Amino acid sequence: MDYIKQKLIEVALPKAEMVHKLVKEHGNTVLQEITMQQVLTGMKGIVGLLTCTSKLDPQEGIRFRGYSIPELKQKLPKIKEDGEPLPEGIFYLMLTGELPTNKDVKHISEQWATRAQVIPSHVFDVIEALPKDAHPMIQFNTAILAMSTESQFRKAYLIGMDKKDYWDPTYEGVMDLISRLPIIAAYIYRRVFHKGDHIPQDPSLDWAGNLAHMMGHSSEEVKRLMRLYMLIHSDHEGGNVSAHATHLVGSALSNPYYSFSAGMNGLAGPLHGMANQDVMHWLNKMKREIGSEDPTEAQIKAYAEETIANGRVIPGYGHAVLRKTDPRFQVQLDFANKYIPDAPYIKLVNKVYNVVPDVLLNTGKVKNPWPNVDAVSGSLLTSFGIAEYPIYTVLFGVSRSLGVLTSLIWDRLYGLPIERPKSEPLQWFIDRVPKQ
Ligand code: CMX
Repeated sequence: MDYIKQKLIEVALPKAEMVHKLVKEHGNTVLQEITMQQVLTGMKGIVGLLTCTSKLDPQEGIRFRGYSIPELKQKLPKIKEDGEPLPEGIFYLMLTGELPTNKDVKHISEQWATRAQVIPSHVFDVIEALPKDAHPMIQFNTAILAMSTESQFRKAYLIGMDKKDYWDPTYEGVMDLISRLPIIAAYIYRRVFHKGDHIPQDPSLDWAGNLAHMMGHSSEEVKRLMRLYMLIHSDHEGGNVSAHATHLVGSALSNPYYSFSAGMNGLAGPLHGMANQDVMHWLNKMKREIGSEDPTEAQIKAYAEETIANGRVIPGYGHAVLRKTDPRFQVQLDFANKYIPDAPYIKLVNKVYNVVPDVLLNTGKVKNPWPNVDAVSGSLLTSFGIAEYPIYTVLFGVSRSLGVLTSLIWDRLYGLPIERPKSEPLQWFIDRVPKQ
């Protein structure tokens, strides 16, 4: 058995026993009170999920297994000391709860490079059957579903297996799926934007470096950017739409492909992962309407106010949990300041940052007026030559696989059952209003 799997069993067994014990011996413990508002406005703040891979603090932002992004930039293995951490490392950390060694990261890189070589040809046939102008997320998700013919979980389930072993073929499916996503993403990118002129993977490269290479952007800076991008988008605890959808569908014992596909359908919504391309749409439309490549802050403020007045959202701003500037926004700005401080799009992002929070505060209803991860990611990619913004949510999805699929393995290690919250009709809520 692979040593990472062996390690996982050792780490997970006592935790699974603890979950079992908590349910059996403390099942009636009241955890929190829930208000009408929470239920009717998206269940915000209701603890309804067990997730170990990362935790989001409203003020501080995300921590992966206890480590903040600046700490991970120090502690995770890199190819070169002045470069960015390898996403293989955060996968190992989220999976096992321990910081990886260089050897662990190399082992995962090699595993993924080998597993990536066997994508069945029908997956590419299915992509080719779609019109070229079908949104890249449609193509991405269709390919993910087409790959489910390879599901090891489904095969093992049909043969018959003990519940406590569900995690094992899930792990195998997750490793296969993650390994193949960069090839799928790059294939779609080259198909849609580069006349189908595909670039084979280079098995000597790391997972994110390979993605940049196969997309045709193989400078060292873009490889570094891709490693950073894959690191910071990988997880955002369990309740966000892509994580929760993956978990929910997985709770029906759907295989990793079905489960991840559900998460990706959620990521494709404009209030979630599609916001990264909507930001570029918003910025470019603003420049066109103002008639300037370099609008003033006063012009940007007026445009933002018009967006609000028209009943639309300003993409890249606000968050359901965060109440401060997203550290994932800051770390991308730091990257831009290191490599491309004078890039016009980065200057524009900074100008927008100077005016939009006040515009949102003035609405009197936005709970978080600060930028989220999507406010800068597209401008950064564009500044490095990846300017075809419909691909951005696909890149987000490749990264998000690391967190949500690790959680799927843990769901099965913990032995979590099918998810089934209760729903009620409107009268039930009306009946609960205290009588005067
Ligand atoms: N622009 C305009 N209005 C906004 C806003 C924004 N950026 N953010 C919140 N609001 C509005 C909400 O639409 C809501 O309006 P109504 O009361 O009229 O319905 C009100 O402010 C209160 O919302 P909230 O409690 O502050 O925010 P929610 O938790 O409901 O929504 C989010 C969070 C992210 C969907 C929202 O801030 C938004 O739509 N942002 C723009 C889209 C975006 O950037 N999404 C990406 C988030 C990160 C990610 O998942 O990738």
